Amino acid sequence: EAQRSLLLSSAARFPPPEGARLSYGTAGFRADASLLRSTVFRAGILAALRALKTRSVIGLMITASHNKVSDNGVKISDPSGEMLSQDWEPFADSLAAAPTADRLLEVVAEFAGLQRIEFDGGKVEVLVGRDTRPSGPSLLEAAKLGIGSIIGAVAVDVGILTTPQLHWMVRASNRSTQASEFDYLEQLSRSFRLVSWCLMDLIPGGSESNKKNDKLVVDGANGVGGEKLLVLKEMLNLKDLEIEVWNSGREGGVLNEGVGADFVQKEKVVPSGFGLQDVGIRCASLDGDADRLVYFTVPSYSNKIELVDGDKILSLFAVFIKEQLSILNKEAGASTEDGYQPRIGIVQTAYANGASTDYLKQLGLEVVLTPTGVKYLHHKATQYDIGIYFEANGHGTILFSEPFLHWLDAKNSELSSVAEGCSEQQKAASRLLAVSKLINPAVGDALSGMLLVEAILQYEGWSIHRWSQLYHDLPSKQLKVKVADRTAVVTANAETEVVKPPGIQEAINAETAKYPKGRCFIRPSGTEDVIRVYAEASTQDAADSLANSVAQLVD
Ligand code: NG1
Ligand code: ZN
Repeated sequence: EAQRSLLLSSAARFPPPEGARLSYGTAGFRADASLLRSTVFRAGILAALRALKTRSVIGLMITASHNKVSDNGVKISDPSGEMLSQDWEPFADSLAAAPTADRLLEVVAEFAGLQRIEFDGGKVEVLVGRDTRPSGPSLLEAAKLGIGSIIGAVAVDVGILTTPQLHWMVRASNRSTQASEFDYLEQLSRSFRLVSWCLMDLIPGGSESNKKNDKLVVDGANGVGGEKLLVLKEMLNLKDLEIEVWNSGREGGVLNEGVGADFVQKEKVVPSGFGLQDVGIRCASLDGDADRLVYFTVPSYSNKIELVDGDKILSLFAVFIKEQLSILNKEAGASTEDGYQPRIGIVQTAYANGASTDYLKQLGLEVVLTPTGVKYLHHKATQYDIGIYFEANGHGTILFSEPFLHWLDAKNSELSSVAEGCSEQQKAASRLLAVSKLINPAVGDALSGMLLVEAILQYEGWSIHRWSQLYHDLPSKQLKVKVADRTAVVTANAETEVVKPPGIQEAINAETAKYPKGRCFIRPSGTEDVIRVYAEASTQDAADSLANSVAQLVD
């Protein structure tokens, strides 16, 4: 009864916006910030119920990532740091859609009954983070009230964070007591030092010669990532690598405007603040909440960048891990009587450049496609001993299975006890263990991903150009088409085929067949009210033209 009246009275303060129907899409709820107070309040209720149900710490992140500064959004992190379990999404939608406080109460009561959620006064926590958007503080208040309207749930304001920081903190809170933002930064800098040590000092043939004064310039998208990187840089105190941060937000630029990983990857243009002074230097770009990372170089002759996207980061990681595993296996000889063969899985979406998929398959790796959305990629990657997933836009990470890590650990100690000095095999085991500590296991993380890229480039002795030449991207083009109802398009086979409306796929096939190396697909966006078109072909003109003609089919 106390629960009913508490919920009713707070819900009355957050009527849903008129005429807008929000749904929990690929990345939570997203909209113009002025429409979101009610939705974020309700997402607070959702997070609180999830915490009661799982009896664990849950996260709520207020961000609209790479979208414009006037937008905002909200997404929930599960106890493991993964995205909210998909079977709760329909509940999120009905909560957001409930037209009145009474109806909201009914939706909650019904769902709580179904899920056997007990309001027994046991205390659970929801960590609430936000990015640097000006609408953040007001939405934070809404979230806190939502969480507070469920008896037993407590909102903990963890301040301005990157999305991956919040996911990491949620995961860490449920596993240990060291779960603060400081612990995150400590873990990153400590494990980067470990990785550098393992990769440099344990380099094949071991030498100092790979160390040279090296520079990286980072575009912080005028968002939270740039600021956190500046803090991390202080903690890292690097000697062999100079990191410069532009667009950190401290200089007053607008979030994601002409800057950031999304802009750089989609427009392939030099971001604001970068120019001739950066020609030939390794550059990287984060998105507005720092869960995406791409690299690029600035050419001297035009404002079109040379892009090194998520597919190439994935390829770099894959090459490195495969190398280490083959060292482990080769040298193993008699000693792998345990016969354990770790399975590597590479997970991509249909947006992965076709050249990357070919390259990875040529390396003999198992490559699978999932629909767009981190939750699908992440889930697939958990099915391997080493699952490496990336979206072309730069969101991705590496997942190591618990059994594999145990095996590595055991291998490592076994080898150190038998070998005189340090064998190649043991070095490989140490390197992989170090990598597993650096990379964020919860979600794609631009900061930890960047440190790993830097360490591997040093280890391989590669410039960004050498890295970029692993394969050559096929020219591609992305378009979006505004439609009355994007849900009219239904796809199958990891979004590579349209099943509804009938006839469209045949028309796409007929267009695509006209272009050498042509590949094209359409899908409804999960975050915007549009149909996206992607086309690839052997020349840029051909890719553009294929995308345009297919866009006309959709219109
Ligand atoms: P949608 O709007 O569903 O295409 C976009 C990105 C996804 C993912 C989400 C979440 C593209 C083509 N799509 O999803 O990869 O990052 O946003 O941020 O980049
Ligand atoms: Zn993002």
